[in-house]
Amino acid sequence: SRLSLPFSVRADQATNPVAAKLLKIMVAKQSNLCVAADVTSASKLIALAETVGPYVCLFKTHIDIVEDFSAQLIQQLLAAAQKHNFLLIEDRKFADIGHTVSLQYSHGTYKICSWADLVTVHPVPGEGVITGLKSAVADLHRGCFIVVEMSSAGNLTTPSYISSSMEICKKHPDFVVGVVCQTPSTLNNPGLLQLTPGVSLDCQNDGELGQQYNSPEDVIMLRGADIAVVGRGIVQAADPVQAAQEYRTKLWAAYEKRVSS
Ligand code: 5BU
Repeated sequence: SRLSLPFSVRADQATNPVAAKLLKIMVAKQSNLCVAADVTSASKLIALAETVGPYVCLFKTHIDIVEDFSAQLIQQLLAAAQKHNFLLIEDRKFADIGHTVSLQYSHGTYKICSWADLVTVHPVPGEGVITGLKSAVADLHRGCFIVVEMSSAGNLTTPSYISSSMEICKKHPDFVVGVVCQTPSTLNNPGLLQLTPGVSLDCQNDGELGQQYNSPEDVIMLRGADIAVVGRGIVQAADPVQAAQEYRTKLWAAYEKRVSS
């Protein structure tokens, strides 16, 4: 299955050029770490990209929380991505009808499609959300992760929702690069990736805000993650660079253990 195959082999089986590129970056950098850069100023966002960039395969933004957004910020992010060899994912969680998401993806303040290699999508509207996003892309060097299951307490992503969402995923292998979930996904295509947030070495949860955490080892070994998303565990650490190095080492060791067992 996907879980026992090395990323190098899976890169050749990707049906999407972005998935292939991401898998190759993971192999080259020995990193299956995605940092969730949840900071509210452009200077903090760029500082993070420049400092933790060498240790991540993927840099995840919520671009709408940046108070001083500008086109220059995007140019700096793209330069950092190029320099440190990582991809950009905007965690927009598109969740509307196809026509609306095509506009949200390519227009407005952020013009996400023009810079983000990847985006996240809620499949709740049905397949049209994917065809809508696809319609906004000229060539297909863009892709999306479908959010099939959330990390938060009391989430509404039931087993039947997860399996219906997986069907949508399988229908668009040219644009979908994988799923975001918490339990080993039934991805039968080794060219697709599982992205898993809710990862921390120190915390179980964030109190009343609903986040639930698992250890790096558990998300890779037990929960089927290919790439783990770490936000506050790195961003709010006393030394974010040292934290990024530690998460990267632990996550990669867990992956190596998984493929060798
Ligand atoms: P944290 O600081 O490690 O808790 O940040 C987790 C990030 O992952 C944050 O940007 C969330 O928006 C994102 N996330 C999540 O936590 N859980 C989910 O199910 C999904 C995204 Br989908």
